Amino acid sequence: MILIGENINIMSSVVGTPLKNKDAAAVQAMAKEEAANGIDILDINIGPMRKGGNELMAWAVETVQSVTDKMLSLDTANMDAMEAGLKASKNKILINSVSLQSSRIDRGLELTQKYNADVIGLLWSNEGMPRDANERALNTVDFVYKANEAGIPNERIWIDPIVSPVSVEINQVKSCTEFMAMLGEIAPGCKSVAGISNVSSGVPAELRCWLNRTYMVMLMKQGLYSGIVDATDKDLIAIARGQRPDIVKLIHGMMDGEQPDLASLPKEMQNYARTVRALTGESLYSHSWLEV
Ligand code: THG
Repeated sequence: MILIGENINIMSSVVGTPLKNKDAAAVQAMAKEEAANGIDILDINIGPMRKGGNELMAWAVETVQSVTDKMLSLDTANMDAMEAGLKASKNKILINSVSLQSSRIDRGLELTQKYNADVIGLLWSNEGMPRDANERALNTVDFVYKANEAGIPNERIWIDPIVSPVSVEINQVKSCTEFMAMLGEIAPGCKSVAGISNVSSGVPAELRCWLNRTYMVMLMKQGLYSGIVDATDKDLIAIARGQRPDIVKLIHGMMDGEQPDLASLPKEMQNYARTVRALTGESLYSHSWLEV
């Protein structure tokens, strides 16, 4: 699986301020850490950033590319800043992201074509967030049609179902899993991408990794091509790289209906088993889900 590191982010407590202030050392240190941990693509997220967005994105691209040759994905709603980043880059870029909203899609697809980029198709439309797997499927068909019309082949389209927090919307978490299993038939040749850490948003920081790792493994069973992940979670990366087949076997087995005897499992595996139950809706989510 392709791993996209989410840590170079304007909201981050570690590099948010350095990124805003164009403090190269801290941003480069994070880029090197992500690369050293085995991340494939580094996301640079400057948020909506109206004023100064162009300069900041171009600076961030050059600053990161001076320490690593990894592919970059650029995350901003400001399409002028996106273009500044595309111009500044030495390598092919993944545009993160273009939604189906009529105010967004034309410019986003135009930039994708002009710079021969790959594009994340975010399934948010004029009607807002898709409500279930079927609306995600309809939005996918719309997005792929428009992208193809703009000259972009399926191989350059990465479909993002928009992952929701489990603490808010278990039905949306289930819909994303369900949709991911359908995507191969709906849009052959397209790639997929999911913001894994979204699932644990609002959860106490020290507990988030259980939800992130488990949800990633669940989506892997449905063929997930890539995940936007916390690049400092080495255990998550080890799981994605096939170094923890025991965990994958437990989670995939439970998705196929196996009911492991929790008492016989070590605490780590119990945590994963309880987390599967929370993410499939089999048990009700609360912040004490690992204890009950
Ligand atoms: N799809 C696409 N792009 C995305 C998302 C997605 N980009 C943004 C987001 N979702 C993925 N990136 C993050 C980055 C950080 C966090 C979650 C997802 C995060 N940060 C900590 C927090 O909010 O508590 C703060 C980190 C810190 O303080 O250092 O959780 O779905 N295409």
